Amino acid sequence: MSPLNRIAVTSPTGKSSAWQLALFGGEPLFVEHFCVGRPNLPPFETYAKLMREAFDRRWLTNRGPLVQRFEDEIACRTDARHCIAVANATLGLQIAAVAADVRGEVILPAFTFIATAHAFRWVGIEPVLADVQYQTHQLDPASVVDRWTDRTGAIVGVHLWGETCDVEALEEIARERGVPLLFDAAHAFGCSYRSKQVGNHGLAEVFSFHATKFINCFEGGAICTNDDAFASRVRSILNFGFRDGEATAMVGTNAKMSESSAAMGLATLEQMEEIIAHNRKVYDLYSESLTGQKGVQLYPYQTSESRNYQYVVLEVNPMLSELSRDEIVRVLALENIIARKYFAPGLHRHEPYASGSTGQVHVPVTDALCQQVFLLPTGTAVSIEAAQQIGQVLRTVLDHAGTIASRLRSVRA
Ligand code: T4K
Repeated sequence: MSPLNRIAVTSPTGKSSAWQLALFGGEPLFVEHFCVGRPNLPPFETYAKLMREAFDRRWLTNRGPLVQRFEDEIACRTDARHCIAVANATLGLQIAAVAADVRGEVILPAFTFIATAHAFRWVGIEPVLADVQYQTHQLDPASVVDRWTDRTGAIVGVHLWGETCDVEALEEIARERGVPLLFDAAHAFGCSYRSKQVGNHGLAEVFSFHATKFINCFEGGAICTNDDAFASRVRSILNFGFRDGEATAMVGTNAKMSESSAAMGLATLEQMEEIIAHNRKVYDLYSESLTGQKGVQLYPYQTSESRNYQYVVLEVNPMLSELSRDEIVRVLALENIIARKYFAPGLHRHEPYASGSTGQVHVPVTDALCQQVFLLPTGTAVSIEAAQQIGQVLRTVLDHAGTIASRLRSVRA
């Protein structure tokens, strides 16, 4: 594993008293920003060695040996029959939609990253936004049924945070109505549903290997499927529509992964188990720091399934917490702990959806979660010591919520 970043800590023993907080004039806990999404970096030499091979071969893209090796690795780790590397997950979703010949509308959750909706809109398919379940944050099958029309051409489940959505219920709805089921599995590489790896459900599952994901290719993604004909269409579409030879069989695009991206992916994959173990340790430390706190809780992962723990998600219960989510995020930011309010606002509040009929949709759970959820930094850029310090600051903030709330509100007044 690459050396963890050493960030100078200005309060070496941490901050256990409210008066040490930057809000009350203390020095920020960290001298530089701790962000959500810092990449997990493999040793540079591992990446360089793979790139040396690419240089020696003078083979840089168009499904070169490194991309093939990367695809084999992903197929092996997921047990999927086909793994097709792509330039990023957004293009992967677009290609999956075209390869599945989806038309009309797709039903997908309002609580997800904007790319889930944009990918379909980009290829002329209208996203219809369904709500999610409060406990799980995942697409609510009842809301999917509620949104059904005769224009519905597919369902798109999202495995948000690397937890899995209700695959079985969505499969049943899709099967009964005869439409394809696709999964945005951008967060869920290395995760399982009922002991079967993500990559094997629905017609296809699309992973992201963006720099901010726990396995990264700088930019990258993969489409996994067990359907031979679909896989062959995907391979063709991502390469201008070429199929075995010089003539194209269909309209296509360019979504090929480069050898340099595959080298990064292969180098990071070598550390996959270590990264997950580190993420889990950081998650557990944050969890310990929240022991006994009623107003803020950690998003619970299903421990009986494999999970990658690449997101540390917290929920602020407005009925029980004296501080709002935004106030907590603000106090942490003063300590240079940059939490993220993913994925607020909900998709229905982003253009072009907000001003169209999609924006009129009633998704109360999404709206509530968008006010309550925030993410803390994790990954190998956050050392165990830093995670302990962040956890302690969070605990101090919550233990002194009343004092902090008064201070924030008096500053605002
Ligand atoms: N579906 C879902 C559910 C997704 O979450 C995503 C992507 C997709 C589909 C589409 O996958 P791709 O087409 O991207 O493969 C980031 C990522 O850009 C995006 O890939 C990701 N989800 C999303 C959750 O996060 P932003 O707008 O938050 O990125 P940004 O620039 O604010 O970066 C996040 C943090 O990471 C910053 O605090 C800084 C840090 N960072 C970022 C980069 C790129 C670094 O430290 N180093 C870096 O190189 O979207």
